[in-house]
Amino acid sequence: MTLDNISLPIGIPLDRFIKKKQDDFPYASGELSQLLRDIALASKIVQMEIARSGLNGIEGAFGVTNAQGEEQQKLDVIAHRHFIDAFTKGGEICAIISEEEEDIIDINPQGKYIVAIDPLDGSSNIDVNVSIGTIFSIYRRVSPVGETASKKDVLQPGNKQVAAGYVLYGSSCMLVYTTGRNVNGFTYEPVLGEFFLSHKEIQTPDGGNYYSVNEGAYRSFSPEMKSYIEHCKGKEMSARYIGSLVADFHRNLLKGGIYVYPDTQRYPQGKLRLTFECNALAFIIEQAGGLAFNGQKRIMDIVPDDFHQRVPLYVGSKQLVNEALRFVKTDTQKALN
Ligand code: P6P
Repeated sequence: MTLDNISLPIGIPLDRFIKKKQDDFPYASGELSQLLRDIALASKIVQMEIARSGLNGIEGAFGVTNAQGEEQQKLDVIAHRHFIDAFTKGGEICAIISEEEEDIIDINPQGKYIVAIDPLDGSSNIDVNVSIGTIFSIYRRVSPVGETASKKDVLQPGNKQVAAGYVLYGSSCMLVYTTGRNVNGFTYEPVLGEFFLSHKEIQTPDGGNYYSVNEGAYRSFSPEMKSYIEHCKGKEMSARYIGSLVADFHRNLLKGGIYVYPDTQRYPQGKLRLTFECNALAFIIEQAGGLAFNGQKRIMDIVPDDFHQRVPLYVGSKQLVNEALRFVKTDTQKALN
């Protein structure tokens, strides 16, 4: 029984877990710990809003399109505002970039951290009671404390993340995050209003039987991607695609599988956003022993040109991602690595 098992047992409240793990940080001034608590707080409020959305008239479209040109759902906007509010009150953050906002949201020039967030991913599923999620990445600012955040702060590659995670609003509400030392999952107990450690040091299986792709776009896939899909069918893998990235990712993380959103005619660069979705999941999957690529290179090595940029995503079990890359990687990239 390691010390961690003694001091960090299953069932420990999130707050106590954060405090005990704080000494993992050479910079442990407690600000990152407080930031994680802020995220947990906002997640509890968003979970409550989602649970009641069918009763309090906040389902449906908000009537505005976001920076992605997507029609915002009312809960998209509500979730966005709850996280911004929590970060503003917390004070640890210099600035935020959100999928729901075109520009950088300046919070506190004295803040040391930058947050990239997709406040509520899977919007198309909100009104039909299917799992949805929040995805976040935390970076240390690169500009001097005291100044307003710069583009440099928000265009960092994923390998500069100091923490990343997601909240899954599903049959139970879970917060799963990493600070670069393992991945841990916390289940929310709504009566007590607390997250408790339920999935300790998650490791994803090297292989698996699930593949998650929207095959409705099959005709617009590249020939290489079509060959890969035929390969999955030939192996009689199980197709599982919920249309909520966090839900598909979480199942594959625990059971083994691969999620792919490739370049298509509608999304020539892929649909998913590098800074708001892919980097956080890439950090988590690598900490859990898996891989995340854009089809050619490691997701976390991509330096963003624009914090709204989209990339193709191949993420999941190591053996499955490597197998997919053998189909879609160009000969040049194969020669490089
Ligand atoms: P499609 C939701 O909008 C999302 O960003 C992910 O959560 C999900 O996996 C994907 O897009 C679904 O996209 O084109 O298959 O409907």
